[in-house]
Amino acid sequence: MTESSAQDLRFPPDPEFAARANATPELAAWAEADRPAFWAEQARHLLTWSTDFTETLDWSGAPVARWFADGTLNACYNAVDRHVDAGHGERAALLFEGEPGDRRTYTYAQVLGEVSRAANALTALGVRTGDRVAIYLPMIPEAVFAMLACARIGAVHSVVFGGFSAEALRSRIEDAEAVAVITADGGNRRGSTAALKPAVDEALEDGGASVRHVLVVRRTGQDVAWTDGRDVWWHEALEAAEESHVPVPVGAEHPLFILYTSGTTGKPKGILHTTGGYLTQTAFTHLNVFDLKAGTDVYWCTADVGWVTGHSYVVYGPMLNGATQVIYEGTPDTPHKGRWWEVVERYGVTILYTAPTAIRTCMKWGEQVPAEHDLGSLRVLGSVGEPINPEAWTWYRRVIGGDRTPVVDTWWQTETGAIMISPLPGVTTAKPGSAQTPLPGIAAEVVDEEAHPVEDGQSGYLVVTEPWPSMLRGIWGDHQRFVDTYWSRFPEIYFAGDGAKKDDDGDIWLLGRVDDVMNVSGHRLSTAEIESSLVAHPMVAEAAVVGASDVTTGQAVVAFVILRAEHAQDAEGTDVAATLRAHVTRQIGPIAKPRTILVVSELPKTRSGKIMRRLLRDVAEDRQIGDVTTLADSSVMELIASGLERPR
Ligand code: 6R9
Repeated sequence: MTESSAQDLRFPPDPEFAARANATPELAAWAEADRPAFWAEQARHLLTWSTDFTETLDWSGAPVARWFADGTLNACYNAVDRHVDAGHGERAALLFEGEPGDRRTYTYAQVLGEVSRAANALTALGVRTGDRVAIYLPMIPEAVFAMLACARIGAVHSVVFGGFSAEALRSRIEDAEAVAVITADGGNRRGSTAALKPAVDEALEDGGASVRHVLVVRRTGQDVAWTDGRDVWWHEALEAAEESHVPVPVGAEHPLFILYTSGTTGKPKGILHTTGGYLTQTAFTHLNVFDLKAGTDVYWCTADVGWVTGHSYVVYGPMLNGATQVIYEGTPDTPHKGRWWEVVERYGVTILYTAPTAIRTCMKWGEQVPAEHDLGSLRVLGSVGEPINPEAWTWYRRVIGGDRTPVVDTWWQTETGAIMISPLPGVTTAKPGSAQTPLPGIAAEVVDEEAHPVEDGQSGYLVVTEPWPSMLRGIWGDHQRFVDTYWSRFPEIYFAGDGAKKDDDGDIWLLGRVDDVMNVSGHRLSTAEIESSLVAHPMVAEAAVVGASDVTTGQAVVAFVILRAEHAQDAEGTDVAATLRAHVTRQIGPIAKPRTILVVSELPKTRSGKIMRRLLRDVAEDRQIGDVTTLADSSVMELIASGLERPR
C-alpha cells in the first residue's frame, strides 16, 4: 500500500485500549441530551469549587457567555494544592530537561512550595487581584510557576512568547497595562544562549509606563543590565517569601489570562479567557482526548507556554488532572536530531502531543533517527496547530507510534480555549488527516454562505453554533472588535475563520484559513502585521505578504515588495532581502521573517484597492495564475511574472 492512499485507511480502536479508555461512546449521547447539564456535571466532577454555582449558563449577554457565574474557585488550588491534599504530594508534576542537559524534577508538593512563595513575592511587590502581569520566559519550570502564581492571587497573566521582539512585547504590555513583567536573563536555544532581559529593558525604555517591577529568573547566568528599584531577582524574592499562601477564590467569570493572537489587521488581539468554564473544558478534554491516567502516564506536550497549547495542555489541563509531565526547554535537533526520542525513552513518555510541522521535519530527517530509540512506552499521539496531511499522520502512527497507538488530530484555537473537534481514543475509528467529530458537549457545523449546514461530501465554513465553556469572553479592551471579528459573518454563530469539508460519513476535514492569516509551523501570523512592518522600512513603498505552502512549515511567509524609487539605486548594491528579513525579525520576531522576498514594480489590486493575495499565492507557489478579471489593471500579473527571473 502506498502512503498516497493514506487518507482512505481506517484505524478502529484496539479492543484492549477501548476497555480501559476514559472516553466512552455514551459520553456523546449524554451530552447531546442536555448540553449545559453535561458541562455542569463535568465542572463539579473535575474541579473543586470554593462555592458551588447555582446557574450553569447565562447567554443573555450574547456573544459574551457566562458559565457557572455565581460559583467561586481558584485555578492554582485546582492545579496544585488539591492533589497534595489528596495525598499525591510526592507524585512528580514536572520532569524538566534543559537544552544543555540539566535536569530537575518537581513533585506536586514542591510545586506548591514554589507557587506559594511566588504568590507571596508578587503580593509583596504590590501585584493585586485583577492586575495584569506579563510573562516573557523560556520554556522552563518557572514559566509554569509564574502563571500559576498569578492565578493563585487572581492576577491576570499575559504570556508573551520568548521569541517575540521588544517591540511586540511593548505593545502587549501597553495594551494590557501590565503592572509587572516576569522574565529571565536568557534561555538556551540551538546550543547557545539567547538573551531575554535586554528586550524587556528596551520595551520599557520609552513605553510600558504601567510596569512597576521586573522579576528576573536566573537561567543562563549571563550578564544583565539592572534598574535598581524596578528589577528584582526571582530567586531572591522567593527566598525572602513565606512558603505558605492561601489561594484567593475568584468568581468563575474572573479573568484568568489574556493571550495575544494575530488577526487580519495589524494589531494583535488580546484574547480573554476566564476561570470556571476554561478550567472545566481544558480538564475534560485533556482527560478524554489523551486518555490521561494520573499516576501512571508520563505526558509530554512539546508546545511553548507562549502559545495557547502551552496554556491549556502544559499548564492547566494536565495539572488539573494531576498529570506527570515532561517539559523540555530546547529545539528538537540540539545537540542532535534524535533529542526528542532520547527524551521519550529517558522518561518513558506515554502520551505525546505535538504539531504537524514537527512531524514533517522528523520525516525529512528520516526514520533511522527515531529508530535508534526505544519508543515502546508511547500509547497515545496527538497533533495540533494546522491540518495534518494523511501521509504525515500515517508516518507518525507507524514510525513513532510503532503501528499501534491511536493518533488524535485535535482542532481548536486560542479563541476556543480548549479542544473542540477530535477523535476520542478507544471510541473513534480514526481517519488519517481528519479531525472528525465535535467533542461531546460541542456543537460544531460546516455551513454554506447562508449559514445552512452543508450536505455530506461538501465544503464550507466551520462554525460553532452553541456556546461552550472555554470560549473566549472577548478581546481585551475592544468589545466591538470581538463582535465584528467572530460574530458578524453569521449572526449569533461563532465563525472560526477556517474552511472545512464534511466527508460522506459527516466527518470533518479542516481546509485551512479563509482569511488573511497564515499558519507557519503551527503559529498564526497575520499578513497585515508583516506588511506593516515591511512598509515601516525606509526602503519599502508597498508590500504584500502571502502564505505559500511549504513542505516543512505548512506555510511559509513570502513577501512581495515595491521599493521606493529614491532607494532603488541604493538597493542595487545592498542585499534587499537580507536587510528586510533582519528588519522584520527585529520588529516582530524570527518566526515572522519572510522565507522569500520578491522585489516587484506593481501589486495586483482590485478596483477597491484590496490586494489580491490569491494571485500572489499562485506566483509564490509557482502555479498558473488564476482569474485576473477583478483586477484594476489585468496586465499587472504579466509584469510581475516577467520581472521574477531574479528572486532574492
Ligand atoms: C490550538 C491552536 C488556530 C488555527 C485554527 C486552524 C489551525 C489548529 C488544527 C488546525 C487543522 C487542526 N488549526 N489545529 N487546522 N487541523 N488540528 O493552534 O491555536 O494558534 O489560535 O491557531 O490553527 O486554522 O483556526 P491558534
